[in-house]
Amino acid sequence: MSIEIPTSHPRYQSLLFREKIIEGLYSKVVTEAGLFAHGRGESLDYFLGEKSEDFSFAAARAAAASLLLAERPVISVNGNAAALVSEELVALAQAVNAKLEVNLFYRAHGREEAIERVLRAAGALEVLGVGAAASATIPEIQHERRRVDPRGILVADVVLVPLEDGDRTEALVNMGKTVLTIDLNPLSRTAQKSHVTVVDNIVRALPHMIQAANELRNQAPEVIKAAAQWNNAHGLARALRFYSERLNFLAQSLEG
Ligand code: PTJ
Repeated sequence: MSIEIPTSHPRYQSLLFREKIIEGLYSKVVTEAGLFAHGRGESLDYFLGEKSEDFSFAAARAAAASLLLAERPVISVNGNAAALVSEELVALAQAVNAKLEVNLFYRAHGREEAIERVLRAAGALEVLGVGAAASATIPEIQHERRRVDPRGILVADVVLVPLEDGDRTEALVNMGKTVLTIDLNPLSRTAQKSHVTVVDNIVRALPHMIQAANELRNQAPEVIKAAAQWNNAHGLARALRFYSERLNFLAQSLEG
């Protein structure tokens, strides 16, 4: 850790995750642009109140149910996700029987391998998408995210793409896949194009998804199917309304 953060610091949790991102930068897990993405996430989480709301829990449950119903579910892992929640990504993959695939916007020498190491250290037995394994391409995308593993994202029916850029989300939707995401920004193209968007911080959303998956796993198929029903436009509208009402309330309380 670059600095020692006292546990009494009022922003201890937030600073701890910021440190994880910085450490990830030094170990090549996180790309430089990942620092900006994380900062955007930090500010949106601040506006949200840094806690999960009912719409986040409900979306996390719908996303977990969709993964459980999938025939070939895949969890796509980028640098920020690996730096923040590697253990939870592995636990979710185990809970829903999904494959983990490294998929990067900024594919640079050594990054995929660094992320693979982090996932394996967290307990992953198999990591797709590393090096020559990402030999297939998905249509419509020009950048490096188009490279996918023919055993993973290429043939997946349901893909979780947390902290994602919009291009690939659209391309995956156009390929007929069910796309799930976690994004604190309800206005991002990924949030808007996905079938289920969990508007929450990934550090809280993933534990909720794991819990929901463990609760639903042994339920009757019709219970899981009912849980997977989700109107994403309504979910995003609830999140946006929450942001706006919370900020309005805070403004009013300043005025007395
Ligand atoms: O590791 P790579 O090369 O694949 O690159 C990863 C980043 C994140 C840099 C890349 O995918 C990127 O540039 O993504 P964007 O377009 O910045 O989108 C990231 C989205 O995630 C934004 O809408 C952020 O607000 C959101 N976000 C950032 N941190 C969190 C978050 N959402 C939930 N939890 C977070 N902790």
